[in-house]
Amino acid sequence: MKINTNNVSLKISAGKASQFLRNPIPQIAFSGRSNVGKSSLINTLLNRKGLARVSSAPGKTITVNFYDVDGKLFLVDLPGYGYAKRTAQEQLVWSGLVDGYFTKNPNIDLVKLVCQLVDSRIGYTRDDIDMISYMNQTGVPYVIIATKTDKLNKSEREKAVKTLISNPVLREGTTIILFSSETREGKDDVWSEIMNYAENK
Ligand SMILES: Nc1nc2c(ncn2[C@@H]2O[C@H](COP(=O)(O)OP(=O)(O)O)[C@@H](O)[C@H]2O)c(=O)[nH]1
Ligand SMILES: [Mg+2]
Repeated sequence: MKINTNNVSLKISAGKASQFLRNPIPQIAFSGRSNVGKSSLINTLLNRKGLARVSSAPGKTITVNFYDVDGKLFLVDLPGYGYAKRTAQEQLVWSGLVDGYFTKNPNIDLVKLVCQLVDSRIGYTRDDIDMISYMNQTGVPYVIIATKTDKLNKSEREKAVKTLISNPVLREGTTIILFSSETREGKDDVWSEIMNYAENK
């Protein structure tokens, strides 16, 4: 598939499952805790500075954002979790939407891959483990993207990779990609995973 990654637009910020798009093109979803670097990753992948909002006050809006890439695939930004200031009501909205994405999505067969972001300096949080366990149950394919690697020195990098790869929650054979939106390390690797899965019928 030839794809123009500069031809992108935000199609919808869906606040409820009934708004999820039904176009018959592959969907690649992005999941992770608030502040892990999800918006920055999407901006880096799409060569944009401000397409996905990079926020210093994360977690405010609870929506599923569908970015159309060249009319050929959707990058789907799932709402972040672990945002401490959320009320119980907002937390319910969060779980309803994310669960809805996997269980009420009319195009679930087109969700080819979830990019699960984990902060390389922190490793898996309790919520990350819960999310990965949930994906194991749904059977959706996923890769782990370790973010903010520019903040690590060489020995910290090695340690981070070992910690991330050895956690028994991971489905066997799970790929881990080191990524930084500062240095763009890993950008090509993320794209090649996306295209591999997107083309997988
Ligand atoms: N050093 C560094 N900072 C990053 C990186 N990615 C994101 N950030 C910063 O982390 C914060 C949260 O990023 P954002 O993309 O909004 O995270 P989101 O809440 O997961 O969408 C912002 O201050 C970003 O500038 C990275 O690769 N390296
Ligand atoms: Mg964001």
